[in-house]
Amino acid sequence: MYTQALNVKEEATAASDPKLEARFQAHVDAELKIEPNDWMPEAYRKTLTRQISQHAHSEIVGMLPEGNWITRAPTLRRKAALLAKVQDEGGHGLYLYSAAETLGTSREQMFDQLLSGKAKYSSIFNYPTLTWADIGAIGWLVDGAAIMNQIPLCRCSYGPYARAMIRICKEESFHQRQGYEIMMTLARGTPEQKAMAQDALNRWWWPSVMMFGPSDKESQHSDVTMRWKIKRFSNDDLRQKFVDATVPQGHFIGLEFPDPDLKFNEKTKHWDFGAIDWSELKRVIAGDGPCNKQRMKQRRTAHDEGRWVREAALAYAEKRRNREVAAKVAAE
Ligand code: FAQ
Repeated sequence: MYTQALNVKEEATAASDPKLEARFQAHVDAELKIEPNDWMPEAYRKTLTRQISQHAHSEIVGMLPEGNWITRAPTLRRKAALLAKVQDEGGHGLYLYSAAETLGTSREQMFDQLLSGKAKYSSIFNYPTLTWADIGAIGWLVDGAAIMNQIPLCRCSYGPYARAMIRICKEESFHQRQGYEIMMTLARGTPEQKAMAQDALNRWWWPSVMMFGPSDKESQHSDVTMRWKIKRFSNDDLRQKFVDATVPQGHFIGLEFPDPDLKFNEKTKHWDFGAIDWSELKRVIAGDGPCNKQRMKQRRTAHDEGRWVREAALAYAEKRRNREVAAKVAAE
C-alpha cells in the first residue's frame, strides 16, 4: 500500500546536518507527520525500521500459538472468531511490513533478519498454549497489553506507521473482547473450567506484564524515541496503565492474580505490583524461552513451503507485464 514511496531520497543518506535536524525536530514538535520522502535523520530511519519490523514479526509469529487451537476450538462460533483473529494478525503483519518498507528496507531483507534469528519479535509469543483457556488469556491479556502500547502509536510521528496502527487498534480491540469473553465464560462455568481460566491467568500474567519491555532505567531506546514522538509513553508508564486496567477486570470475573504484592495504593490510586523477574525476560529475548526454537522452526518451514506461491505470483506478474507490452506494441 505504500510502495510508491520506496524511492529513498538522496538527502536521507547524507551525513547529519544540524539545520535539517533542527527543522525535522521542529516538524515533529509541531505534531506534524514525517512522510517517507521527507528528510529524516538516519538514526530515526534506523530505529523506526527496527521497531516496525519487530512489530511486524511479532504479529506473524504471534499467529502460531493461537493457530495451534483453530482445529480444537470448542464450538463453531469460537472457531470462526479465532480464525478471523489469526487472519487479522497476518493482515497486521502485512500492513506493518509495508510501512517498514517505505523506510527503504525490503520485505525480503526483513524476513531474512527474522529467519536468521537476527531480528527480535515479542517475548510473549515464546510461551506455549496448553489449554483452551490460554486462547482467552492471550486475547484478554496479550491483546490488552498490545492495545495499551499501540493506541499511543496511532499518534506516532511517522505517517505510514501511525495510519497502519489506527486500523490495527480497531481490530485488536475486538480481539481483547473476545478473549475476555472466553475467560468470563470459563470463570462462570464449572469448577474445572474456572480452574482452567485461573491456571491460564497464572501462566500468562507475568509474561504479559513483561511485554512492555525493560524498566525505564534499562530501556536503551526510550529517550530518543520519545523525543522523536515515536513512543509517547515510557515502558513503565504503559505497564502501570495495563495493570490498573486489567486487575479490576480479573477480579470482576472472580480470578486472582499470581502476585502476593498486588495491592491498590489509595495514595497514588494505582495498583502496586511485585518485583518482575527480569532475568526471565532477558532469557526469552535471547532465544531461550519455552518455545523460541519451535516458533522459528515453524516460521522457516512456512517460508520454505510458501516459496512456490511467491514464485508463481512473480511469474504471473511477469506474464501480465509481457502481455501488456505486447498489446501496446501491436496497437502502435
Ligand atoms: N520482547 O529500549 P527498549 C501483539 C527489546 S504485537 C522482545 O525498551 P523499545 C499483537 C527491544 O526490542 C506485540 N524484545 O526498546 C498480537 C530492544 O532490543 P533491540 C509487539 C523486547 O523499542 C497479540 C531491547 O529489548 N508489539 O502483541 C521486548 O524502545 C496477540 C531494549 O528495549 C510491538 O512491537 C519484548 N517484550 O521498546 C499478535 C509494539 N521488549 O531492538 C498476536 C511496538 C523490549 O535494541 C496475538 N514496539 N525488547 O535489539 C514497541 O512499542 C517497542 O519496541 C517496545 C520496546 C515497547 C516493545
